[in-house]
Amino acid sequence: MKFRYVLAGLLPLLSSCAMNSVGITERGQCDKAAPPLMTLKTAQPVEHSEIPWWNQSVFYEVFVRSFADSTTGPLACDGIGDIQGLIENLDYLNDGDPATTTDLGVNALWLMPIHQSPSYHGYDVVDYYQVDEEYGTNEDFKRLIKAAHSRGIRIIIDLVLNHASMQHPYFLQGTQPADPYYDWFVWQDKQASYPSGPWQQPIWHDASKQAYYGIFWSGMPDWNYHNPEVTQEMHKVSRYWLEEMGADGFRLDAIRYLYEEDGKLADLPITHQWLKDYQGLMKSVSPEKMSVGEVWADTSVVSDYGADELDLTFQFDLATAILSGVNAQTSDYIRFAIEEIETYFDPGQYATFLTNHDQNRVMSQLFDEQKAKTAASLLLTLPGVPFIYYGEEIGMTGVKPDELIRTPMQWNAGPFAGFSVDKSWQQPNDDFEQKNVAIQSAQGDSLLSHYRNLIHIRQQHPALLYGATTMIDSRSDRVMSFMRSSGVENILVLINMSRKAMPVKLKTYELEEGTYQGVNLWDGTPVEFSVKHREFKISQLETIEPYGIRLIRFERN
Ligand SMILES: [Ca+2]
Ligand SMILES: [Ca+2]
Ligand SMILES: [Ca+2]
Repeated sequence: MKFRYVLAGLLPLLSSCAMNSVGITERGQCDKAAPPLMTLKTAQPVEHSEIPWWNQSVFYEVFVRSFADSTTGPLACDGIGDIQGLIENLDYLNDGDPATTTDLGVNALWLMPIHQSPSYHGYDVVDYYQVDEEYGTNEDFKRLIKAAHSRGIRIIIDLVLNHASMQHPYFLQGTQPADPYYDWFVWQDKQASYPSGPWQQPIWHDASKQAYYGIFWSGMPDWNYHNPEVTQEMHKVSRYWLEEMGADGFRLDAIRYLYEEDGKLADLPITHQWLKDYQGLMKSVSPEKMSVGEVWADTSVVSDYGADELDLTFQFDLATAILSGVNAQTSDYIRFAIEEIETYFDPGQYATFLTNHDQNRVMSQLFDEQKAKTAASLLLTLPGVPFIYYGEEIGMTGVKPDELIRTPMQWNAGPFAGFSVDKSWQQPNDDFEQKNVAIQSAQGDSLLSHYRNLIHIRQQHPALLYGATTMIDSRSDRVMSFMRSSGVENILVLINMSRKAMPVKLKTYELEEGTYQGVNLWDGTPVEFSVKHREFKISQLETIEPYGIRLIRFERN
Protein backbone atom coordinates (compact mmCIF):
# COMPACT_ATOMS: atom_id res chain seq x y z
CA MET A 1 0.00 0.00 0.00
CA LYS A 2 2.80 2.33 0.86
CA PHE A 3 4.08 4.21 -2.16
CA ARG A 4 7.79 4.72 -2.39
CA TYR A 5 9.68 6.88 -4.78
CA VAL A 6 12.47 5.18 -6.59
CA LEU A 7 15.58 7.22 -6.27
CA ALA A 8 18.35 6.70 -8.69
CA GLY A 9 21.14 8.48 -10.42
CA LEU A 10 22.93 9.70 -7.34
CA LEU A 11 26.34 10.81 -8.35
CA PRO A 12 29.48 9.57 -6.65
CA LEU A 13 30.28 11.55 -3.57
CA LEU A 14 32.48 14.50 -4.31
CA SER A 15 33.70 15.06 -0.81
CA SER A 16 33.53 13.51 2.58
CA CYS A 17 30.68 15.76 3.69
CA ALA A 18 27.79 14.07 5.34
CA MET A 19 24.63 14.51 3.38
CA ASN A 20 21.10 13.74 4.36
CA SER A 21 18.28 12.38 2.29
CA VAL A 22 17.28 15.69 0.75
CA GLY A 23 20.74 16.35 -0.48
CA ILE A 24 21.43 19.02 2.06
CA THR A 25 24.88 19.18 3.43
CA GLU A 26 24.75 18.66 7.14
CA ARG A 27 26.09 21.71 8.85
CA GLY A 28 28.95 21.24 11.21
CA GLN A 29 30.05 17.98 9.69
CA CYS A 30 32.09 19.50 6.92
CA ASP A 31 35.49 20.98 6.81
CA LYS A 32 34.96 24.64 5.99
CA ALA A 33 37.24 24.44 2.99
CA ALA A 34 35.39 21.56 1.45
CA PRO A 35 32.78 22.42 -1.14
CA PRO A 36 29.20 21.76 -0.10
CA LEU A 37 27.87 18.64 -1.68
CA MET A 38 24.70 18.98 -3.68
CA THR A 39 23.31 16.01 -5.47
CA LEU A 40 20.29 16.25 -7.67
CA LYS A 41 17.95 13.47 -6.76
CA THR A 42 16.26 11.98 -9.73
CA ALA A 43 13.08 10.00 -9.46
CA GLN A 44 12.46 7.33 -12.07
CA PRO A 45 9.57 8.32 -14.28
CA VAL A 46 6.36 6.88 -12.86
CA GLU A 47 2.90 6.77 -14.31
CA HIS A 48 0.79 9.70 -13.14
CA SER A 49 -1.99 7.20 -12.45
CA GLU A 50 0.19 5.30 -9.99
CA ILE A 51 0.55 8.33 -7.77
CA PRO A 52 -2.00 8.60 -4.93
CA TRP A 53 -4.59 11.27 -5.68
CA TRP A 54 -3.60 13.31 -2.64
CA ASN A 55 -0.12 13.74 -4.07
CA GLN A 56 -1.79 15.32 -7.10
CA SER A 57 -3.91 17.64 -5.00
CA VAL A 58 -4.00 21.08 -3.51
CA PHE A 59 -6.43 21.12 -0.56
CA TYR A 60 -8.62 23.94 0.69
CA GLU A 61 -9.93 23.97 4.26
CA VAL A 62 -13.53 25.16 4.44
CA PHE A 63 -15.43 26.35 7.50
CA VAL A 64 -18.92 25.75 6.11
CA ARG A 65 -20.56 28.18 8.55
CA SER A 66 -18.43 31.05 7.22
CA PHE A 67 -17.93 30.20 3.57
CA ALA A 68 -21.23 31.09 1.92
CA ASP A 69 -24.87 31.34 2.92
CA SER A 70 -27.08 29.79 0.24
CA THR A 71 -29.26 31.97 -1.99
CA THR A 72 -31.91 29.32 -2.63
CA GLY A 73 -33.48 26.54 -0.60
CA PRO A 74 -34.70 26.24 2.99
CA LEU A 75 -31.49 27.55 4.58
CA ALA A 76 -31.07 30.56 2.29
CA CYS A 77 -30.19 33.98 3.68
CA ASP A 78 -30.29 33.05 7.38
CA GLY A 79 -26.78 34.40 7.97
CA ILE A 80 -25.25 30.94 8.36
CA GLY A 81 -23.09 29.34 5.71
CA ASP A 82 -24.32 25.96 4.53
CA ILE A 83 -23.70 23.10 2.12
CA GLN A 84 -25.91 24.58 -0.59
CA GLY A 85 -23.89 27.80 -0.31
CA LEU A 86 -20.70 25.80 -0.84
CA ILE A 87 -22.23 24.09 -3.89
CA GLU A 88 -23.16 27.50 -5.31
CA ASN A 89 -19.55 28.61 -5.03
CA LEU A 90 -17.69 25.54 -6.25
CA ASP A 91 -16.82 27.32 -9.49
CA TYR A 92 -14.70 29.74 -7.48
CA LEU A 93 -12.68 26.82 -6.18
CA ASN A 94 -12.55 24.79 -9.38
CA ASP A 95 -14.80 25.10 -12.42
CA GLY A 96 -13.93 21.61 -13.60
CA ASP A 97 -12.24 22.89 -16.75
CA PRO A 98 -8.44 22.51 -16.63
CA ALA A 99 -8.12 25.00 -19.51
CA THR A 100 -9.51 27.94 -17.53
CA THR A 101 -7.42 29.66 -14.89
CA THR A 102 -10.04 32.06 -13.54
CA ASP A 103 -10.78 29.59 -10.73
CA LEU A 104 -8.52 28.98 -7.75
CA GLY A 105 -7.67 25.53 -9.05
CA VAL A 106 -7.79 23.52 -5.81
CA ASN A 107 -8.97 19.94 -6.29
CA ALA A 108 -9.63 18.72 -2.75
CA LEU A 109 -11.55 20.15 0.18
CA TRP A 110 -11.34 19.54 3.91
CA LEU A 111 -14.64 20.45 5.52
CA MET A 112 -14.42 21.34 9.20
CA PRO A 113 -17.03 19.38 11.21
CA ILE A 114 -20.43 19.15 9.54
CA HIS A 115 -22.04 16.77 12.04
CA GLN A 116 -24.96 17.68 14.26
CA SER A 117 -23.56 19.82 17.05
CA PRO A 118 -24.74 22.44 19.55
CA SER A 119 -21.70 24.69 19.04
CA TYR A 120 -20.85 27.06 16.19
CA HIS A 121 -17.60 25.17 15.43
CA GLY A 122 -18.94 21.63 15.49
CA TYR A 123 -16.10 19.91 17.32
CA ASP A 124 -18.59 18.62 19.91
CA VAL A 125 -20.80 16.18 18.05
CA VAL A 126 -24.23 14.99 19.20
CA ASP A 127 -25.08 12.88 16.14
CA TYR A 128 -22.31 11.40 14.02
CA TYR A 129 -24.79 10.20 11.39
CA GLN A 130 -26.46 13.52 10.60
CA VAL A 131 -25.35 16.69 8.88
CA ASP A 132 -25.96 19.65 11.18
CA GLU A 133 -29.42 21.04 10.46
CA GLU A 134 -27.97 24.54 10.08
CA TYR A 135 -25.78 23.23 7.25
CA GLY A 136 -28.34 21.07 5.46
CA THR A 137 -29.30 17.42 5.17
CA ASN A 138 -27.46 14.23 4.41
CA GLU A 139 -28.97 14.46 0.92
CA ASP A 140 -27.40 17.91 0.54
CA PHE A 141 -24.03 16.40 1.40
CA LYS A 142 -24.51 13.74 -1.27
CA ARG A 143 -25.37 16.46 -3.78
CA LEU A 144 -22.19 18.27 -2.76
CA ILE A 145 -20.10 15.15 -3.31
CA LYS A 146 -21.65 14.66 -6.74
CA ALA A 147 -21.15 18.30 -7.75
CA ALA A 148 -17.57 18.30 -6.45
CA HIS A 149 -16.59 15.01 -8.02
CA SER A 150 -17.96 16.14 -11.39
CA ARG A 151 -15.42 19.00 -11.21
CA GLY A 152 -12.57 16.74 -10.15
CA ILE A 153 -12.74 17.93 -6.53
CA ARG A 154 -12.45 15.35 -3.75
CA ILE A 155 -13.83 15.97 -0.26
CA ILE A 156 -12.61 14.84 3.13
CA ILE A 157 -14.45 15.73 6.32
CA ASP A 158 -13.36 16.43 9.83
CA LEU A 159 -14.04 13.44 12.07
CA VAL A 160 -13.86 14.04 15.80
CA LEU A 161 -13.06 10.64 17.26
CA ASN A 162 -11.49 11.70 20.55
CA HIS A 163 -14.51 13.23 22.25
CA ALA A 164 -18.26 13.76 22.13
CA SER A 165 -20.50 16.65 23.05
CA MET A 166 -21.71 16.57 26.65
CA GLN A 167 -25.14 16.78 25.01
CA HIS A 168 -24.53 13.56 23.07
CA PRO A 169 -27.41 11.19 24.00
CA TYR A 170 -24.94 8.53 25.15
CA PHE A 171 -23.31 10.92 27.60
CA LEU A 172 -26.72 12.02 28.84
CA GLN A 173 -27.46 8.31 29.43
CA GLY A 174 -24.06 7.57 30.87
CA THR A 175 -23.37 9.64 33.94
CA GLN A 176 -24.26 6.97 36.56
CA PRO A 177 -22.40 3.67 36.94
CA ALA A 178 -25.64 1.79 36.30
CA ASP A 179 -26.31 3.71 33.06
CA PRO A 180 -25.99 1.81 29.77
CA TYR A 181 -23.36 4.15 28.32
CA TYR A 182 -21.43 4.90 31.50
CA ASP A 183 -18.44 2.89 30.34
CA TRP A 184 -18.31 4.76 27.03
CA PHE A 185 -16.70 7.67 28.86
CA VAL A 186 -13.80 8.05 31.29
CA TRP A 187 -14.65 8.42 34.98
CA GLN A 188 -13.04 8.67 38.37
CA ASP A 189 -14.16 9.51 41.88
CA LYS A 190 -14.40 13.16 42.73
CA GLN A 191 -11.24 14.63 44.21
CA ALA A 192 -10.37 17.81 46.04
CA SER A 193 -8.05 18.61 43.16
CA TYR A 194 -7.03 17.03 39.87
CA PRO A 195 -3.88 17.10 37.74
CA SER A 196 -4.14 19.59 34.91
CA GLY A 197 -3.57 19.00 31.19
CA PRO A 198 -0.67 19.68 28.82
CA TRP A 199 -1.50 23.39 28.52
CA GLN A 200 -2.47 23.69 32.21
CA GLN A 201 -6.16 23.32 31.45
CA PRO A 202 -8.61 21.39 33.67
CA ILE A 203 -9.13 17.89 32.29
CA TRP A 204 -11.33 16.37 34.99
CA HIS A 205 -14.82 17.79 35.34
CA ASP A 206 -17.16 17.18 38.27
CA ALA A 207 -20.50 15.58 37.40
CA SER A 208 -23.21 14.63 39.91
CA LYS A 209 -21.37 11.82 41.69
CA GLN A 210 -18.11 11.41 39.84
CA ALA A 211 -15.77 13.33 37.56
CA TYR A 212 -15.39 12.72 33.84
CA TYR A 213 -12.35 13.23 31.66
CA GLY A 214 -12.43 15.78 28.85
CA ILE A 215 -9.02 16.92 27.70
CA PHE A 216 -10.16 20.00 25.79
CA TRP A 217 -13.22 21.30 27.59
CA SER A 218 -15.92 20.26 30.06
CA GLY A 219 -18.38 20.38 27.15
CA MET A 220 -16.46 17.67 25.31
CA PRO A 221 -16.12 14.41 27.32
CA ASP A 222 -13.51 12.03 25.87
CA TRP A 223 -14.76 8.71 24.56
CA ASN A 224 -13.38 5.70 26.44
CA TYR A 225 -11.50 3.70 23.79
CA HIS A 226 -10.64 1.03 26.35
CA ASN A 227 -14.23 -0.01 25.78
CA PRO A 228 -14.30 -1.96 22.47
CA GLU A 229 -17.89 -0.90 21.88
CA VAL A 230 -16.65 2.65 21.32
CA THR A 231 -14.26 1.48 18.63
CA GLN A 232 -17.01 -0.57 17.00
CA GLU A 233 -19.28 2.44 16.96
CA MET A 234 -16.63 4.73 15.46
CA HIS A 235 -15.82 2.14 12.82
CA LYS A 236 -19.51 2.11 11.97
CA VAL A 237 -19.58 5.91 11.77
CA SER A 238 -16.51 5.90 9.53
CA ARG A 239 -17.93 3.30 7.17
CA TYR A 240 -21.18 5.24 6.98
CA TRP A 241 -19.43 8.39 5.71
CA LEU A 242 -17.11 6.54 3.35
CA GLU A 243 -19.61 4.05 1.94
CA GLU A 244 -23.06 5.62 2.22
CA MET A 245 -22.22 9.30 2.03
CA GLY A 246 -19.32 9.17 -0.42
CA ALA A 247 -16.68 11.09 1.55
CA ASP A 248 -13.17 10.59 0.17
CA GLY A 249 -11.59 10.46 3.60
CA PHE A 250 -11.16 12.10 6.96
CA ARG A 251 -9.17 14.74 8.72
CA LEU A 252 -8.79 13.12 12.13
CA ASP A 253 -9.03 15.72 14.85
CA ALA A 254 -6.74 15.60 17.91
CA ILE A 255 -5.86 12.02 17.09
CA ARG A 256 -2.81 11.83 19.37
CA TYR A 257 -5.14 12.10 22.38
CA LEU A 258 -7.29 9.07 21.52
CA TYR A 259 -6.20 6.91 24.44
CA GLU A 260 -5.13 8.00 27.91
CA GLU A 261 -3.60 5.75 30.54
CA ASP A 262 -1.88 6.21 33.89
CA GLY A 263 -1.68 9.95 33.55
CA LYS A 264 -0.20 9.77 30.06
CA LEU A 265 -2.55 11.64 27.77
CA ALA A 266 -1.00 11.56 24.29
CA ASP A 267 0.80 9.31 21.81
CA LEU A 268 0.21 6.05 23.65
CA PRO A 269 1.37 2.84 21.94
CA ILE A 270 -2.24 1.66 22.04
CA THR A 271 -3.27 4.74 20.05
CA HIS A 272 -0.75 3.78 17.37
CA GLN A 273 -2.12 0.23 17.33
CA TRP A 274 -5.68 1.54 17.08
CA LEU A 275 -4.70 3.67 14.08
CA LYS A 276 -3.08 0.71 12.34
CA ASP A 277 -6.38 -1.15 12.60
CA TYR A 278 -8.26 1.94 11.51
CA GLN A 279 -6.05 2.41 8.45
CA GLY A 280 -6.88 -1.21 7.61
CA LEU A 281 -10.58 -0.36 7.77
CA MET A 282 -10.11 2.71 5.55
CA LYS A 283 -8.18 0.78 2.93
CA SER A 284 -10.60 -2.15 3.03
CA VAL A 285 -13.32 0.24 1.94
CA SER A 286 -11.01 1.48 -0.82
CA PRO A 287 -7.28 2.16 -1.17
CA GLU A 288 -8.38 5.60 -2.42
CA LYS A 289 -9.86 6.59 0.95
CA MET A 290 -7.48 8.94 2.69
CA SER A 291 -6.73 10.10 6.22
CA VAL A 292 -4.81 13.13 7.38
CA GLY A 293 -4.12 13.40 11.08
CA GLU A 294 -3.85 16.34 13.40
CA VAL A 295 -0.85 15.52 15.54
CA TRP A 296 0.05 18.96 16.83
CA ALA A 297 3.55 18.29 18.05
CA ASP A 298 7.21 18.46 17.08
CA THR A 299 8.12 16.74 13.84
CA SER A 300 9.92 13.96 15.71
CA VAL A 301 6.67 13.09 17.51
CA VAL A 302 4.57 13.43 14.37
CA SER A 303 6.91 11.06 12.58
CA ASP A 304 5.84 8.20 14.87
CA TYR A 305 2.52 8.25 13.02
CA GLY A 306 3.64 6.39 9.92
CA ALA A 307 1.87 5.68 6.65
CA ASP A 308 0.50 2.43 8.12
CA GLU A 309 -1.50 4.63 10.54
CA LEU A 310 -2.31 7.81 8.63
CA ASP A 311 -1.78 8.64 4.96
CA LEU A 312 -0.67 12.14 5.90
CA THR A 313 0.05 14.17 9.00
CA PHE A 314 0.15 17.95 9.23
CA GLN A 315 3.63 19.44 9.57
CA PHE A 316 3.23 22.13 12.22
CA ASP A 317 6.97 22.78 12.59
CA LEU A 318 7.30 23.51 8.88
CA ALA A 319 4.34 25.90 8.99
CA THR A 320 6.01 27.82 11.79
CA ALA A 321 9.34 27.74 9.95
CA ILE A 322 7.82 29.19 6.78
CA LEU A 323 6.06 32.06 8.55
CA SER A 324 8.96 32.93 10.85
CA GLY A 325 11.41 32.52 7.96
CA VAL A 326 9.40 34.87 5.75
CA ASN A 327 9.20 37.38 8.59
CA ALA A 328 12.94 37.18 9.25
CA GLN A 329 13.81 37.05 5.51
CA THR A 330 15.77 33.86 5.87
CA SER A 331 15.44 30.42 4.33
CA ASP A 332 17.46 28.70 7.06
CA TYR A 333 14.51 27.57 9.22
CA ILE A 334 12.67 26.26 6.21
CA ARG A 335 15.63 24.30 4.87
CA PHE A 336 16.11 22.75 8.28
CA ALA A 337 12.43 21.87 8.65
CA ILE A 338 12.25 20.24 5.20
CA GLU A 339 15.47 18.39 5.85
CA GLU A 340 14.09 16.99 9.10
CA ILE A 341 10.72 16.04 7.60
CA GLU A 342 12.25 14.30 4.60
CA THR A 343 14.47 12.34 6.96
CA TYR A 344 11.43 10.93 8.76
CA PHE A 345 8.78 10.62 6.05
CA ASP A 346 8.60 9.13 2.59
CA PRO A 347 9.25 11.97 0.13
CA GLY A 348 6.23 14.24 -0.14
CA GLN A 349 4.03 12.02 2.05
CA TYR A 350 2.95 14.68 4.51
CA ALA A 351 0.56 17.62 4.67
CA THR A 352 1.89 21.17 4.52
CA PHE A 353 0.11 24.41 5.38
CA LEU A 354 0.69 27.93 6.64
CA THR A 355 -2.09 28.23 9.22
CA ASN A 356 -5.35 26.48 10.04
CA HIS A 357 -8.56 27.36 11.91
CA ASP A 358 -6.76 27.15 15.28
CA GLN A 359 -4.07 29.73 14.53
CA ASN A 360 -3.87 33.46 13.92
CA ARG A 361 -4.24 34.07 10.21
CA VAL A 362 -1.23 34.41 7.91
CA MET A 363 -1.83 38.10 7.18
CA SER A 364 -2.06 38.79 10.91
CA GLN A 365 1.36 37.22 11.34
CA LEU A 366 3.10 38.71 8.29
CA PHE A 367 1.29 42.09 7.96
CA ASP A 368 2.50 42.50 4.40
CA GLU A 369 1.16 41.38 1.03
CA GLN A 370 4.62 40.73 -0.43
CA LYS A 371 5.45 38.50 2.51
CA ALA A 372 2.10 36.70 2.17
CA LYS A 373 2.93 36.08 -1.50
CA THR A 374 6.33 34.72 -0.53
CA ALA A 375 4.78 32.35 2.01
CA ALA A 376 2.38 31.14 -0.68
CA SER A 377 5.26 30.73 -3.14
CA LEU A 378 7.01 28.47 -0.65
CA LEU A 379 3.94 26.45 0.32
CA LEU A 380 3.01 25.76 -3.29
CA THR A 381 6.46 24.85 -4.61
CA LEU A 382 7.84 22.80 -1.70
CA PRO A 383 7.21 19.03 -1.43
CA GLY A 384 4.21 17.69 0.49
CA VAL A 385 0.46 17.99 0.04
CA PRO A 386 -0.45 21.66 0.54
CA PHE A 387 -3.54 22.83 2.44
CA ILE A 388 -4.86 26.40 2.20
CA TYR A 389 -7.16 27.78 4.88
CA TYR A 390 -10.16 29.57 3.34
CA GLY A 391 -9.58 33.31 2.98
CA GLU A 392 -5.81 32.93 3.17
CA GLU A 393 -5.71 33.42 -0.61
CA ILE A 394 -7.11 36.95 -0.28
CA GLY A 395 -5.13 37.81 2.83
CA MET A 396 -7.98 37.80 5.33
CA THR A 397 -6.84 38.86 8.78
CA GLY A 398 -7.79 37.32 12.10
CA VAL A 399 -6.36 37.06 15.60
CA LYS A 400 -7.82 34.85 18.34
CA PRO A 401 -10.29 34.33 19.96
CA ASP A 402 -11.29 31.53 17.58
CA GLU A 403 -14.44 33.18 16.22
CA LEU A 404 -12.27 35.97 14.83
CA ILE A 405 -10.02 33.66 12.83
CA ARG A 406 -13.14 32.03 11.35
CA THR A 407 -15.02 35.09 10.07
CA PRO A 408 -17.19 35.12 6.91
CA MET A 409 -15.48 34.77 3.55
CA GLN A 410 -15.03 38.15 1.90
CA TRP A 411 -16.59 37.74 -1.55
CA ASN A 412 -17.30 41.36 -2.52
CA ALA A 413 -17.88 44.88 -1.21
CA GLY A 414 -21.63 44.37 -0.82
CA PRO A 415 -23.53 43.92 2.45
CA PHE A 416 -21.95 41.29 4.71
CA ALA A 417 -19.09 40.94 2.25
CA GLY A 418 -21.37 39.01 -0.12
CA PHE A 419 -21.42 36.13 2.34
CA SER A 420 -25.11 36.64 3.13
CA VAL A 421 -27.83 39.19 2.45
CA ASP A 422 -29.04 40.93 5.56
CA LYS A 423 -27.52 39.15 8.53
CA SER A 424 -24.53 37.08 9.50
CA TRP A 425 -23.70 34.76 12.39
CA GLN A 426 -20.46 36.73 12.75
CA GLN A 427 -19.54 40.15 11.37
CA PRO A 428 -17.12 40.10 8.44
CA ASN A 429 -13.76 41.80 9.00
CA ASP A 430 -13.82 45.58 8.72
CA ASP A 431 -11.60 45.56 5.65
CA PHE A 432 -13.95 43.58 3.41
CA GLU A 433 -14.79 46.55 1.15
CA GLN A 434 -11.13 46.85 0.14
CA LYS A 435 -10.15 43.21 0.45
CA ASN A 436 -12.36 40.67 -1.28
CA VAL A 437 -12.52 38.09 -4.05
CA ALA A 438 -14.20 40.41 -6.56
CA ILE A 439 -11.54 43.11 -6.33
CA GLN A 440 -8.59 40.73 -6.30
CA SER A 441 -9.96 38.68 -9.20
CA ALA A 442 -9.71 41.76 -11.38
CA GLN A 443 -6.11 42.52 -10.41
CA GLY A 444 -3.38 40.51 -12.10
CA ASP A 445 -0.91 41.27 -9.32
CA SER A 446 -3.21 40.56 -6.36
CA LEU A 447 -2.54 37.94 -3.70
CA LEU A 448 -5.47 35.93 -5.09
CA SER A 449 -3.96 36.00 -8.60
CA HIS A 450 -0.64 34.93 -7.10
CA TYR A 451 -2.32 31.91 -5.46
CA ARG A 452 -4.18 31.08 -8.68
CA ASN A 453 -0.98 31.18 -10.73
CA LEU A 454 0.93 29.06 -8.26
CA ILE A 455 -1.82 26.46 -7.91
CA HIS A 456 -2.35 26.11 -11.64
CA ILE A 457 1.39 25.79 -12.27
CA ARG A 458 1.70 23.18 -9.52
CA GLN A 459 -1.25 21.20 -10.87
CA GLN A 460 0.28 21.11 -14.36
CA HIS A 461 3.71 19.92 -13.29
CA PRO A 462 4.37 16.50 -11.75
CA ALA A 463 7.79 17.73 -10.61
CA LEU A 464 6.10 20.23 -8.30
CA LEU A 465 3.29 17.90 -7.24
CA TYR A 466 5.35 14.89 -6.24
CA GLY A 467 8.88 15.24 -7.56
CA ALA A 468 12.00 14.69 -5.51
CA THR A 469 13.51 17.72 -3.82
CA THR A 470 17.12 18.86 -3.79
CA MET A 471 18.29 21.97 -2.00
CA ILE A 472 20.56 24.23 -4.07
CA ASP A 473 23.33 26.35 -2.63
CA SER A 474 22.49 30.01 -3.38
CA ARG A 475 25.28 31.53 -1.26
CA SER A 476 22.70 33.46 0.75
CA ASP A 477 20.03 32.44 3.22
CA ARG A 478 17.88 35.19 1.73
CA VAL A 479 17.49 33.28 -1.52
CA MET A 480 15.65 29.97 -1.23
CA SER A 481 16.60 27.68 -4.05
CA PHE A 482 15.79 24.09 -4.73
CA MET A 483 15.17 21.67 -7.54
CA ARG A 484 12.04 19.56 -7.96
CA SER A 485 12.50 16.59 -10.27
CA SER A 486 9.93 14.09 -11.46
CA GLY A 487 12.26 12.07 -13.64
CA VAL A 488 10.76 13.65 -16.74
CA GLU A 489 11.07 17.29 -15.90
CA ASN A 490 13.13 19.41 -13.54
CA ILE A 491 12.02 22.70 -12.09
CA LEU A 492 14.50 25.07 -10.51
CA VAL A 493 12.70 27.16 -7.88
CA LEU A 494 14.21 30.49 -6.89
CA ILE A 495 12.50 32.61 -4.26
CA ASN A 496 13.97 35.85 -3.00
CA MET A 497 12.81 36.12 0.60
CA SER A 498 14.38 39.54 0.99
CA ARG A 499 12.86 42.97 0.53
CA LYS A 500 16.02 43.85 -1.39
CA ALA A 501 17.19 42.66 -4.78
CA MET A 502 19.62 39.76 -4.36
CA PRO A 503 22.40 38.46 -6.61
CA VAL A 504 21.70 35.09 -8.17
CA LYS A 505 24.68 32.86 -7.46
CA LEU A 506 23.90 29.19 -7.66
CA LYS A 507 26.15 26.18 -7.41
CA THR A 508 25.45 22.81 -8.86
CA TYR A 509 27.48 19.65 -8.45
CA GLU A 510 25.23 17.48 -10.53
CA LEU A 511 24.35 19.09 -13.83
CA GLU A 512 26.89 18.51 -16.55
CA GLU A 513 28.72 21.46 -18.00
CA GLY A 514 26.95 22.97 -20.95
CA THR A 515 24.09 25.15 -22.01
CA TYR A 516 20.48 24.38 -21.15
CA GLN A 517 17.21 25.67 -22.55
CA GLY A 518 14.32 26.09 -20.19
CA VAL A 519 11.20 28.11 -19.66
CA ASN A 520 10.15 30.35 -16.80
CA LEU A 521 6.77 28.87 -15.87
CA TRP A 522 5.71 32.10 -14.21
CA ASP A 523 5.39 33.99 -17.52
CA GLY A 524 6.21 31.44 -20.20
CA THR A 525 9.40 33.18 -21.30
CA PRO A 526 12.31 31.07 -22.53
CA VAL A 527 15.33 30.91 -20.27
CA GLU A 528 18.83 29.91 -21.15
CA PHE A 529 21.31 28.89 -18.53
CA SER A 530 24.72 27.38 -18.46
CA VAL A 531 26.77 25.32 -16.09
CA LYS A 532 30.48 25.87 -15.96
CA HIS A 533 32.91 25.05 -13.16
CA ARG A 534 29.86 24.19 -11.02
CA GLU A 535 28.56 27.72 -11.44
CA PHE A 536 24.96 27.77 -12.54
CA LYS A 537 24.39 30.94 -14.57
CA ILE A 538 20.97 32.00 -15.75
CA SER A 539 21.17 34.40 -18.68
CA GLN A 540 19.91 37.91 -17.95
CA LEU A 541 19.37 37.06 -14.31
CA GLU A 542 22.26 38.63 -12.42
CA THR A 543 19.90 39.63 -9.63
CA ILE A 544 16.41 38.68 -8.56
CA GLU A 545 14.02 41.43 -7.56
CA PRO A 546 12.70 41.81 -3.97
CA TYR A 547 10.38 38.89 -3.13
CA GLY A 548 10.84 37.63 -6.69
CA ILE A 549 10.08 34.10 -7.80
CA ARG A 550 11.36 32.06 -10.76
CA LEU A 551 10.22 28.60 -11.70
CA ILE A 552 12.50 27.38 -14.45
CA ARG A 553 11.51 24.15 -16.08
CA PHE A 554 14.02 22.21 -18.13
CA GLU A 555 14.67 18.73 -19.33
CA ARG A 556 18.09 17.28 -18.87
CA ASN A 557 20.44 17.08 -21.81
CA1 LIG B 1 -27.86 29.40 5.51
CA1 LIG C 1 -10.25 25.73 -14.31
CA1 LIG D 1 -8.89 10.66 24.60
